[in-house]
Amino acid sequence: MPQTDSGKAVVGVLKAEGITHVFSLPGGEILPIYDALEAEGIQIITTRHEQAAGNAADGWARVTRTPGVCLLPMGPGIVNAVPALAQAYQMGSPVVAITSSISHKLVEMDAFEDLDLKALVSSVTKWTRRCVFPHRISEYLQKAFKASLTGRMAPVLLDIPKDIIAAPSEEAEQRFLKPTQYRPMGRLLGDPILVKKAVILLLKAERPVIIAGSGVYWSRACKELVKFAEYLGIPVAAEYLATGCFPQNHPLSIGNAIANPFTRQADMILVVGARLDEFLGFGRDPSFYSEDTHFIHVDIEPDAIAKNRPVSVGILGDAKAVLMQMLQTAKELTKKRKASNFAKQSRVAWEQLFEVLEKDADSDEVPIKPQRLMKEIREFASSNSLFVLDGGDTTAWAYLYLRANHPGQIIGSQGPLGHLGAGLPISLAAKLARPETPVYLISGDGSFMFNVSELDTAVRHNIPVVAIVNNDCAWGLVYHTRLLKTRSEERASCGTLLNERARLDKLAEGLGARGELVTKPDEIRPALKRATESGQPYVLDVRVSRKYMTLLSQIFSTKRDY
Ligand SMILES: Cc1ncc(C[n+]2csc(CCOP(=O)(O)OP(=O)(O)O)c2C)c(N)n1
Ligand SMILES: [Mg+2]
Repeated sequence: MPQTDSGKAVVGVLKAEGITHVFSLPGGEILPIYDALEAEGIQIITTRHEQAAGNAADGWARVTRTPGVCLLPMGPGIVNAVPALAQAYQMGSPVVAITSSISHKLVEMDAFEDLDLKALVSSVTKWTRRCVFPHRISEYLQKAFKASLTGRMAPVLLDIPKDIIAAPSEEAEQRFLKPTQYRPMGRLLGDPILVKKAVILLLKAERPVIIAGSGVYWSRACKELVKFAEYLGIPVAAEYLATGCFPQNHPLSIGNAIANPFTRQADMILVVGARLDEFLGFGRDPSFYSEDTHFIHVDIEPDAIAKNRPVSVGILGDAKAVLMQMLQTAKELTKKRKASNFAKQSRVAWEQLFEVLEKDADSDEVPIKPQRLMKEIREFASSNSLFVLDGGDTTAWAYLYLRANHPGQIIGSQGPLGHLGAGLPISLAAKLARPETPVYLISGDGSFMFNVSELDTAVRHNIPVVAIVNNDCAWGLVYHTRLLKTRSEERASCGTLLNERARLDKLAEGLGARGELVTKPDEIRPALKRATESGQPYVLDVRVSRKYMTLLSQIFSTKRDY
């Protein structure tokens, strides 16, 4: 019988799943897999930290809406990747992590680099297994993909111990099935009776609003969302990855769902693919929802439905499938409706809000106003640009000033976990996935430094992302929140100010990338142009004022229990 090795078994499954890039950091035990990846033309992107490999796999998944794969070295390497798995877990991002722990015959003998892998990652993965038979590697990896992609998507981890990686197996025993042969492909439809009930409630409502969450993006339901909202003339607010699923220049768009001023007036809210989490005021913050507002909740995850707020109708199902059903039902029940006065008024109010913001950004102040920086970025960037956001205030400013008019145009790196530092690795993955698209990382200075060594990855693999650092030389959001609470500059500064002498442009140059220091507003545009046209990884260290606060600081400083 012809023999094969584990590397080929792994790569056979990756190829069948259409994987073209694997994010990794080497360890001797996984090198046989590297050989097979190379032989099959799958690109290995080696990062400088395993967390970054995990974040990049997550970034790949977020941008392509297909699984991102990371290959991690044993023990400490897996420990380093835990934050990335946690981030992906909260974001519902399909990351497939492959690891190789110590030979299983040495388990629990105090072997070097051994640890209880399952205990370590079980709360941040949906499925974690160890494959102990070489001939079952392909089967186990298929199980991993299946678990990651079925239902609410999530990271999974397959451990193939060192001795199993090293052992040959019989070629015929590795079965390289097509994904359609080992995992369900269809979409989960909603119960038609509940769908009809929901549509009738929406038709009866006077001021309905739709809140769209990341589930809409993941299930590729953006067109269906637009069609449904247009058919009934319902305004839409979006959050997280759904930003851009409903074009923000659409007359029915009422902007970001987080701290949205218009949901308070709604009498019926349809929540699709979103958790009513803290950022959505748990669905009960009186500043954003009236007590009389009714909710319809559609989600792929049973637990999310009606978790924090009772619902009139809860529909378990895939966002795209249910929105299609709802549109079909609406068409059966009524003619196309015009946008209500409420929808029009909300949009006008939103545009007025935007005008105020625009005026606020018209300033030649030095240090630069962050508002001005964000406005300059928006005006400079082409309409197909992709923005990855990282940071506290920085993320809040960017969401206020940027406009997303197509799905996936703005990728907030933190997600519901709020974990800072993933921005650079995610933007590298974004650029690899979309080489023709200009990719901008907009990051706080604090967040940027977490994974700054990945500039080296950008250089080695020639990934020309442009990193724009909104540099207030502080953990700005923490500083502002503290300032609002204590009203004391001295107390707010304690522990929150960062190194003003650190030159991020020079740091970039030191690693073989390019960089510029930007200190005046009129320098922003030419610097952006040079960075974009350079075709190289580029860091703009933009010095901004710490004076200005975002709404986020106010929310955090007045945070209360609901
Ligand atoms: C990994 C991690 N550590 C700490 C925090 C707490 N935290 C939230 S916002 C913030 C400040 C971020 O500073 P920066 O990246 O410079 O952005 P800025 O707020 O200044 O725009 C910190 C430390 C976090 N969310 N994640
Ligand atoms: Mg900062």
